[in-house]
Amino acid sequence: MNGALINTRALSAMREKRRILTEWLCELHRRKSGIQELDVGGWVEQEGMRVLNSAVRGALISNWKEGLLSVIEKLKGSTGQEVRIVLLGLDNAGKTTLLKSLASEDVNTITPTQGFNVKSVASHGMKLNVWDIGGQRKIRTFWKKYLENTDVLIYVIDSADKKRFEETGLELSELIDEENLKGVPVLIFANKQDLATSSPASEIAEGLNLHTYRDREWQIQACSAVSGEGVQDGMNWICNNIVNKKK
Ligand SMILES: Nc1nc2c(ncn2[C@@H]2O[C@H](COP(=O)(O)OP(=O)(O)OP(=O)(O)O)[C@@H](O)[C@H]2O)c(=O)[nH]1
Ligand SMILES: [Mg+2]
Repeated sequence: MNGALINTRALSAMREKRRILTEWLCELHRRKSGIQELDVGGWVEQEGMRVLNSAVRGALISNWKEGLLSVIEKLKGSTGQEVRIVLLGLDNAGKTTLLKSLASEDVNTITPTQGFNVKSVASHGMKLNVWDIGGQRKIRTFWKKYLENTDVLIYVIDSADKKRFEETGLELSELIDEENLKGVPVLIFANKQDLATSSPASEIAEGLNLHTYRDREWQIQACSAVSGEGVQDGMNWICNNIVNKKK
């Protein structure tokens, strides 16, 4: 009799906690933001297990646990190879436009990034987790915090912003010297090629002294994040490079 009462109580506590947990998971889905999914995924796993351990008894645990784990696995996108890509460059270079273009989203309503954006893009059977960090001078001091475990650096340059070529070159060379980016392949997007005033990628490569980069793979790709031209070529280089590197 007592056993049945305890089981009923345990069951209703479990249902309530399951309802709350489901709401969290739905909220994560609703936001559809990579950072929420990636960062909060670990937290949900921990918190979910704590809830489960305290509320679920006996045979009930296996089904629920399996269900929860499969949702968590989906949230974390754990199938396929994951690649961490950091997208850097001066403010107004076109990083966020590029990120949105990669995710096939509207590129007409973009405002300067005050912090960062992150999106997961599927490509070549891999999951590319692309981190777009704001490029305004005051935000650049935080770039270093995002470099750990980076597989590829994408550096975006506004090819028409000649006045700031030197500044962008200095920022890039500082990044190249970063310990966390040692040997990390770099793709430079010479963006805004649709503008008549833009410099060709070859000229930018020369100005940046890319030929002196001997400790890593690098590539410069002319592109327009607005029209999408050249963007896929750059991503193909990344995917082929990563696949070759990790094989
Ligand atoms: N013509 C042209 N304009 C572009 C291109 N890419 C981006 N832009 C424009 O450049 C401006 C800045 O683009 P963003 O994507 O916000 O630049 P960002 O590098 O993310 O800038 P921050 O967030 O401040 O670091 C916007 O007005 C874009 O529409 C391009 O390929 N061609
Ligand atoms: Mg931005």
